Amino acid sequence: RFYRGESYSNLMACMDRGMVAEEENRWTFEIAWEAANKVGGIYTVIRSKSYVSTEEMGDQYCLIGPYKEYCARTEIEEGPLGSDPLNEAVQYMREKGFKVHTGRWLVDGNPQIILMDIGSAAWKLDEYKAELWDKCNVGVPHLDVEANDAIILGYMVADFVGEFRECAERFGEGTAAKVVTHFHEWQAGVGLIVLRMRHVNVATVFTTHATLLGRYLCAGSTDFYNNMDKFSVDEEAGKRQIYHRYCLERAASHLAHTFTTVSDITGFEAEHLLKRKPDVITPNGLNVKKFSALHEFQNLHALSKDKIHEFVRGHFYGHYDFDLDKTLYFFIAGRYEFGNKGADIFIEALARLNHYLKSTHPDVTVVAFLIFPAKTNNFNVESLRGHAVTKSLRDTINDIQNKIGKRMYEICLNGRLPVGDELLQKEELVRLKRCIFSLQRDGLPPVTTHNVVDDWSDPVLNSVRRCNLFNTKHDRVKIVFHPEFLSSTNPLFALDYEEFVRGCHLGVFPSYYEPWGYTPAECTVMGIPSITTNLSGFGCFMQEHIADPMSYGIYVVDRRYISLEASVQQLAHFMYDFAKLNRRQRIIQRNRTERLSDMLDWRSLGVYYRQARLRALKSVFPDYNEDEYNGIGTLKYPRPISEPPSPTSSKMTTPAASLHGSDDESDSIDEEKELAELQINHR
Ligand code: G6P
Ligand code: 1S3
Repeated sequence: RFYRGESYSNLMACMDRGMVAEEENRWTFEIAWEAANKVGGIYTVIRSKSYVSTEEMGDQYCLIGPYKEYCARTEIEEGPLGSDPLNEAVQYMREKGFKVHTGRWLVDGNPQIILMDIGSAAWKLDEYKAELWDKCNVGVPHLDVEANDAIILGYMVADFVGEFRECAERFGEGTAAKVVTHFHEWQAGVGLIVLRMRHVNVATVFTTHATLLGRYLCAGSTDFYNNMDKFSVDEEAGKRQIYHRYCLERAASHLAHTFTTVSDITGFEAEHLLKRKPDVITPNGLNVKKFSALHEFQNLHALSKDKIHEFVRGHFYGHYDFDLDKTLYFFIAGRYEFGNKGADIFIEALARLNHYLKSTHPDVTVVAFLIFPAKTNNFNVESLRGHAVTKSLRDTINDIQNKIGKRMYEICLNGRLPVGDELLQKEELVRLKRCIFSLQRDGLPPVTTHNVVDDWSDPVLNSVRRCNLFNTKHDRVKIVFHPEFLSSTNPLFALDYEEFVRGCHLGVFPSYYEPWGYTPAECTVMGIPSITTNLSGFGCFMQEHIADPMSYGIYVVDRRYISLEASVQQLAHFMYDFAKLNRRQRIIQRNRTERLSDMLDWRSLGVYYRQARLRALKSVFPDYNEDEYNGIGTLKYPRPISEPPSPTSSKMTTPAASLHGSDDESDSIDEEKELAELQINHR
């Protein structure tokens, strides 16, 4: 039994990897286009949740998705599944001529996975479409390959689940098979529609991570949130040629026994655009890994920051006249949806920050990274050159250092001290001078690291041009647009995304359309403060659970109730206030931010998925008698004890910085008392 307020991990301890589910002949399938197929945020949801899902259900839990050879080859260990009913149903599919891959996903929890080869059932597409038209009146145009694939996957899933249910009944020895199928997003939704069309006796859950229409409407110049109840949804979908997709999405959400969205704000959107209110909100969590040493994440910040410093030295060579000790790294990253992700107001606010810093704090420099994958023709020569010349200087210095060492050793062995050019010889000085000359440059450090295709129409570059942020020596805000996701094989950064985030000071995600928003959540669990908005699921969730999010390093920009200009001003001020913090204050703030990670852990948030499944099960098996529980209740993170009510004056109360900003301040900060005060109250 799971009682309100009890922690998820307690529950898990009782469950012993699926023993209860096995006794009850209870099964869960989670179906998503992004299962072991990295496309976007849903992949992160499924992957990070695997650990708690298998902890709860063991081999009674199984994922289903499309077979994408490129991902599957590296992420899946193929082999038979862990139980007879599953293997029999797979065999049935294979006998029908479909190619089905089975095995385990190589992620935490090691869940079972079934991947359907879409191509192997493509010959049935016309038959499937005809049935969809006859029974649901949804016609899908021939040329929409994505929708065609969604239909094939949906039918394969429905065939499999139908057969599996029969097998599970047979193997259940009198215990009825209780099967829950949880579908994510419209691309997986066809499976749910077909199961309901065929009256297969399984419970169904549908989760939307973003509505199709919402994403399209926001990407235009629509005042989305103020007109939500006024859109003529069919007409708007038709105008954008997504009517058939919209119909599939809407049908899946209405046919599901339980309908969920990832946040309240997306629930509000679904209510108006899909015409169904969610039954349960299923916020996204992360698989949080705790370090044994409390300050380990602080050390990692310093290590990764050093690597970013190295990039900056190379990128800004010839203009490297700022103090890296007083340089802050801000970043924005994500799918390249310029307006939806808030890159537009970020750049505008950076221009203002540049002005504020120039006039009041000219010793502080902010380097703002924009990481959005765009079409490019590889790295540009200027960026590569910068790293080549700094590398050559470093190599030369290392070589000279070595030689000096050897000479010094020989001379000292002779019983005297080296003098004059016995230490640094003339030809070595010449080598150094040559390196320094090659560090000169005519132009300015580039705004982008790559050659962007159609750079005249690129939205980031155009905004940077309009705002005059050209990386001149006088600018206190420097821009680096990296139009590609980061990886450790990157010749400029050699950092993967996680390391990069750890090395930065502030993530800035002022999204306009963001059903959840993993980027600020990821920052939080790494102890990196971030800016989010009250239009993002994450931002609203934090506002709901934390008395004063700002004092925990979560800055929420209002993009809902004030004008665009006022939002830009607020964002600029948040960044400016942050830039004014001293090192000690930043360290304290990072400690506080990191404390929030427990609330974003799937061990806390997984209960909502369980709640959704249980609700669906009860619709199909009204006698199923597990207590429904109410999730985590309202967590309340109070204002940290040292924090006075006003956010601005609060900075005065944090302990004063030492004059030299000592490097090991984090060790001397006694926050244990504060930590003890920070209580999570379950209401
Ligand atoms: C961490 C490290 C400290 C370092 C600090 C720099 O806390 O443990 O040794 O001084 O980061 O912080 P900053 O905000 O200046 O990057
Ligand atoms: C969606 O992915 P996106 O970046 O297109 O789903 C994510 C996972 O639920 C969510 O975090 C994000 O806000 C949505 O927009």
